[in-house]
Parts: sequence; structure tokens; C-alpha cells
Amino acid sequence: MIPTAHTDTFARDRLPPRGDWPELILDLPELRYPERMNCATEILAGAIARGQGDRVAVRSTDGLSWTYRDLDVLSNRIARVLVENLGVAPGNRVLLRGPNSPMMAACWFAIVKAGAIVVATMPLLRAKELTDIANKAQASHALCDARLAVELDLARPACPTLRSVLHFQTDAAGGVEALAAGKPASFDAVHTYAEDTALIAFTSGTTGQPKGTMHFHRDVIAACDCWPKYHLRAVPDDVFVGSPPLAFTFGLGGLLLFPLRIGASALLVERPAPESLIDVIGRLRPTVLFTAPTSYRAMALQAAGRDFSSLRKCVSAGEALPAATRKLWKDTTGIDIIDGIGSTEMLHIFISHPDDDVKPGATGKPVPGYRAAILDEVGRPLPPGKVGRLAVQGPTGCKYLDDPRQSNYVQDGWNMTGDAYLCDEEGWYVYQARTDDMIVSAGYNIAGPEVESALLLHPAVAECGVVAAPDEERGMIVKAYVVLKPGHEGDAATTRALQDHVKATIAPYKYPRAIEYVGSLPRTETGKLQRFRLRQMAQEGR
Ligand code: 3UK
Repeated sequence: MIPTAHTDTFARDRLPPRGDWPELILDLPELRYPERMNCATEILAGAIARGQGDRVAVRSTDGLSWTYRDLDVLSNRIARVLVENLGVAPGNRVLLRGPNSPMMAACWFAIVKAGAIVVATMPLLRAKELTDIANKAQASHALCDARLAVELDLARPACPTLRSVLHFQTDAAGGVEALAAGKPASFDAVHTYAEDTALIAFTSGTTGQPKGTMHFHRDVIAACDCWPKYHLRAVPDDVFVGSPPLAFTFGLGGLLLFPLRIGASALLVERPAPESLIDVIGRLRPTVLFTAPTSYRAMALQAAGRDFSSLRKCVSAGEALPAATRKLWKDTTGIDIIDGIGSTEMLHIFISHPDDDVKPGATGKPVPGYRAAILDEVGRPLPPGKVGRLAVQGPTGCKYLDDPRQSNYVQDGWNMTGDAYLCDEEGWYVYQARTDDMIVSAGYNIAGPEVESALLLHPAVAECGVVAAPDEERGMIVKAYVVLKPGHEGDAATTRALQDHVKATIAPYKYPRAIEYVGSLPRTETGKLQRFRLRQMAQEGR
């Protein structure tokens, strides 16, 4: 039995059996952690112990700024509210919901200090999705930004385990701020085990029930100590900014935990659409940017007269970074984007590269602490240059909450991400497509993202998505959905020009035989193209 400091052993009892875990590699010297650790204390008390207590930890875009000591004290007070007012016990699941803000960060640390488990939900989720998550995680409590209260209220009647909901970002007498103000500044954080669950992150699943991925206190710190240290290489004077929600582990790591682990500061933006992100960058001069490929492209396309000069490092993840977008951003800002593939299951980035070692079109090489392989259908390693299934191992890995799909993601001790990749002779990993997104047309295997990358090189194309459409003769054909830049017509001449352009850029048989012009593309809140929706449209001949 795994030892635990949780009195509510819900999480431990629903971990996959040890034999179904991926192999964990903890042999880097910095990953030899003590048997007991609380990742919130490790980060906040750690910074204060290093003499960084008076540095700015978090700030908002409207002038609020808290030092490490402020954030430590406020999260202590909120932890007391959780324990003393709400009766939160170690191991309870606490739903956390809000746009990115300093208060959201304070609540995250408070929940973790109380030994409870954070279940953060994306701001745009509706009652139905919140209900599924609350029930799957059997959440007992919720902390919710008052401005996002409505959908949670709608969900509540269908969430029998949810005993209480407190609002933050409010002056109300019963709100988190008012209750916390009456509490002493100290709190003895629960002395959790390194293998106690600290958070359950839900996948932004496109179909079926969402999957809860469990991450230990050690996983959180290991993620902070691998990719950020070796590939990002930020410094305490850096100011981090970006778009992914803290409920998405890309955002949690990149916008909160990674800066705080090194004594840097996190500028949290509530509405991070490309236009507003550009404003924030010009006005508040952050130095490290995290966002998705489409957001880089959108920002670059409206860059005229805007000021990006504060930026030093830019990170892209969530989807493949097309070479055209990398080039556009470099031409605009002079910065080589750091690409990285991560997943909710792995917690954060596991293949990437430092900004002085870039290969356009490739994601990178395994992050120190991780190893990767390309496996065939039955799990045998493939030689360089062959496309197969990406498999990874490292200090973090997939542990689904009570879910038979564990055996889809973890096979023979490897985390199988569901991506088709190749590894070239020099060890660079090159993304092809999601394994179930490969287009098979007249016997050829065609990766949609490769066709998209080619289309994006054409000056008329703002955005595009490429999927398979049914075709009597060929079984499937390549179909492109294209958003044109202003001033271009979606007519037969443009279609011919785009097709000729693709044929001249990549192997001609990959060209889109059908092109549909649309005003926008369906995307998730995390910036990912919803290919299944495009496939549905293609199926219906739209
Ligand atoms: C795809 C990429 C090519 C890939 C994530 C960084 O995206 C994250 O987590 P999700 O669970 O999705 C995982 C899947 O997204 N993907 C992500 N990054 C890249 N494909 N190049 C990339 N750079 O299919 C992967 O399997 O939503 C990313 C950190 C934390 C994360 N959770």
C-alpha cells in the first residue's frame, strides 16, 4: 500500500494498479526528492528561504502585484478558510474555477497547502461539463470566481458530493477575500507524501467522458525541474505571460509554477486573446511568452506598429508549430520560438529544444529526464526516418483516475501519446499527425498538418485545417478548410493557386483536392483545431 497523508484516500484508492503505471525515471540527481514533500510549500517557502520573499511573484494587468511573501500569507489564510470554515480534509477534491488571476493562483496554493487536491476547470466550460468533472472527481468543495458562478450554480443540483461553493474576486461578506482577511497569517501545510496526488487535470477530451489525470506533489516539482531548467532557461528577472488557462497544465506550469519555482514573476492575464495579449506585452513588458501556434500567427499578422521588444523567449505548445509560423514570428520579433510537445497525461513538455538549437519543422529532442522512442504497431522500436507511434517515459507519466483507458495510454511501461512521429538520423523528433488523424487517400498516407504547413506558406492564407473527406473513387481525399486573409476571394482562381502552391511545396499527391473557404475554424479553449468537427463537415459534404 502506498503511504499517504490523505485522510480521505479517494485518490490513492483510484490510482491505476502499480503494474499499469508507466515506468518512471527519477535518476537525474535533481529528481531525487524526499519521501515527503508538499509542492506548494516547496515552491513558496522555497523562494522565501532563498531570500526571494520580497520579489514580485504574481501580478495582474490592472496593477495588482503580490510578493512571494504576500502570496504565501494569503494562501495560508485561504487554506485556513478551507480547513476551518469549510472542513476541507487532506485528500478532498476542491474544484477551482476562474480566469487566470493572482487570486486564482492564491487559491491554487491554498488548496494544495491544505493537502487537498486541485481540480481546476476551464473558464468556458458549461454546467454539463462541470457536472461530469465534479462527479468523476467527487469534488466536495469549490472555489469559484464570482464572475463565473452561473454555470457552476446550474451544475450544482446534479453534483451530489459538492457540499459547498465559495466565491472569490468579490467583496461579499461570505466571499473568500472577506473570510481570509480575518485569519492569522500562518498555516502549517499538510506534510504530504511525494506520491500523494496534488491535482487531477481533466483532458479536454473531444469525445466521450473526460479523463482525469492524477499528478503527485513530486510530479509537479519534477516538471518544474526538467524542461524549464534545461530548455527554457529563464532567470529570476523574467516576467512570464501568456494565454493558456491555469486549468490546462500547459498554463499551470508555464504561467504559474515555472516562474515561481525560480523566483521570477507571473503576469496573469484574464482575457488573453491575441489582440489583448499584444496590448499587455507592449504596456507591461513581460519577457517570456507562452501561447499556442495559432495565437503566434494571429499576433504576427497584426504586429504592424506594435511593440514586442520586451520579449526574450517565446514558447509554443498544444499543437504542431508550422515552419511558416516559426518564420513569421522570427521575421516579426527576431525570436526563435521554443516548440515543445506536452500532454495533460505527462503534465508538461517532454520533447523540446533550447532557443539556440532549433530545427524548423521538428518539435525537438527528449527533455533531460525523459526518453522517447518511435514504436511500430506491436511495440517494436523503428529505425530513424520511419513514421510510428511516439512513446515516452520520464519522471512524470499517465495515471488516469479510475479509468479503463489507462491501457490505451500506457503500454509496456511507455506513455503512448497518440501521435505519429518520426525521429531523424540526428535525433530530432518530427511531428506527423495524431495517429487517428492520418489521411489515407488512394493508398497513400498523408498527414493533415503537413498540408496545412504548406498552405500557410501561401500569402493568401490566414488559417487552415486539413482533413479527410469521403470520395467514391479514392476512398478518401484531402480536403482543406481555409480562412483567407482580408482582400482575397475564395473563388476558383484562388483554389487553383493554392493547389498549385501545395504541389510545388510538398509531394504533389498530397495536394488538397477540395478546398472550402470558411470565416473561422473550430478550436478548443486551449487553441487546438477541432479536426473531428472538420471531419464531420467533410462527411456531410459541407
Ligand atoms: C498535441 C503537440 C505537436 C499532441 C500540453 C504542453 O497540449 C497539451 O496537452 P493536451 O493533453 O494535448 C496533448 C496532445 O497535443 N501537441 C501538444 N503540443 C504539441 N503536437 N507539437 C507540439 N508542440 O497531439 C499531444 O499528444 O491538451 C502541451 C504542456 C502541457 C500540456 N498539457
